[in-house]
Amino acid sequence: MVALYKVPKLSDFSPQALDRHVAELLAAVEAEAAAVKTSDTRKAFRDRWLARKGGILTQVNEWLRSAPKDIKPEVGRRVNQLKLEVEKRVEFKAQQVGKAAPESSIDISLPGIRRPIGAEHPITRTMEEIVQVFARLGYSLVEGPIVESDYYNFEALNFPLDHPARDTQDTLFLANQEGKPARERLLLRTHTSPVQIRTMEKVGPPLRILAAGKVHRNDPPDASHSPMFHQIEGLAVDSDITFGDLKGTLDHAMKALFGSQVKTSFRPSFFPFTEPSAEMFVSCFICGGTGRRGEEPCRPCKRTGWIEILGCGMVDPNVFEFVKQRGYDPEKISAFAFGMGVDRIAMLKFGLDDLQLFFQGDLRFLEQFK
Ligand code: 2NM
Repeated sequence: MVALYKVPKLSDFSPQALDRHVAELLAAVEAEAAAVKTSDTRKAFRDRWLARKGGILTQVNEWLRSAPKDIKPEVGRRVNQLKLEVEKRVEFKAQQVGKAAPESSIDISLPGIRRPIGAEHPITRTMEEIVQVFARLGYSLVEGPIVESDYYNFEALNFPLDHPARDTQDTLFLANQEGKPARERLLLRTHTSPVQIRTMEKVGPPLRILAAGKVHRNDPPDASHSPMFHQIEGLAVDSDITFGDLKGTLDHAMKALFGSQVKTSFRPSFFPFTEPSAEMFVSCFICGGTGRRGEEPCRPCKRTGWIEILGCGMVDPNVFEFVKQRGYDPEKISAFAFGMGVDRIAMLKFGLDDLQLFFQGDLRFLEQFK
């Protein structure tokens, strides 16, 4: 039990006496603070020292009133200092004990907050792996906006105005743009090719670049479709790039990605921005190209022994017309380009049959990639 402090009446106002009274009062507030353990006693403690009516600090004003006139300033200075000190101690105690909620004080015996270690998403991992293969061949990674204009997404890539890809069936346009000219209308990019155009506007030939990132199409989600997916596109421009360069580059890249045993096969196709165009297949790295796994048919290649991986071709001279000012004269340079779906490649690499697993955020799935 702490002996309760009482404010003395002062008769001796010498500096020594004042020092002693101040020290006694501070010692008292310290001792009483140390005895406060609960929020109930904290309130009583606070009232005893700080209450306007009859609190100890209010009583200390009597020291000032009773002081001889010539030393009032000195006593006033000390009283003010003292008040600050006492308030500081009462406040500190209040925080320690916790004003309304005593449970907010820290219990160091409780277990800590667990911060689970994450894993790189399988799509990011696959994207990074593909980028690395081409980085070793001297390709630079470039980025661009996901909300694009019709001009960069279609017009500069030689898509005719009535091309079905420009239909809202396939492309997600931003709303309320009817007042704008067609080429200025904004949309979610449907491929990463606009990044290639934007880069050619900034950097002259020769060029070796990769554009990688999210793209959107108005496809309802199912096991093999998603309205958002990921693409990697490559572009190599120089004074005499040939289809042979395209085949050699992509054959090397597929061996680096899927193993040196895979073969590549190119079959004619069509894209608005390339001529000629091709689809590239790799021999099935699941069944080794046989189309069978023991007695069972091989599913990923649908028994064909080949898996379609990407589209490619020689960049159409019409595309270069849009960047001719920057030195891309189709009479002097040529280029190959290719584009692949990262999500589908990740599915093949990890042996998955449902694309939606990538986007559902289910920890039971994601934790397998740690
Ligand atoms: C593909 C297939 C073929 C392509 C073309 C261009 C550009 F900008 F140079 F014209 N970038 N990407 C391209 C060519 C993309 O994806 C299946």
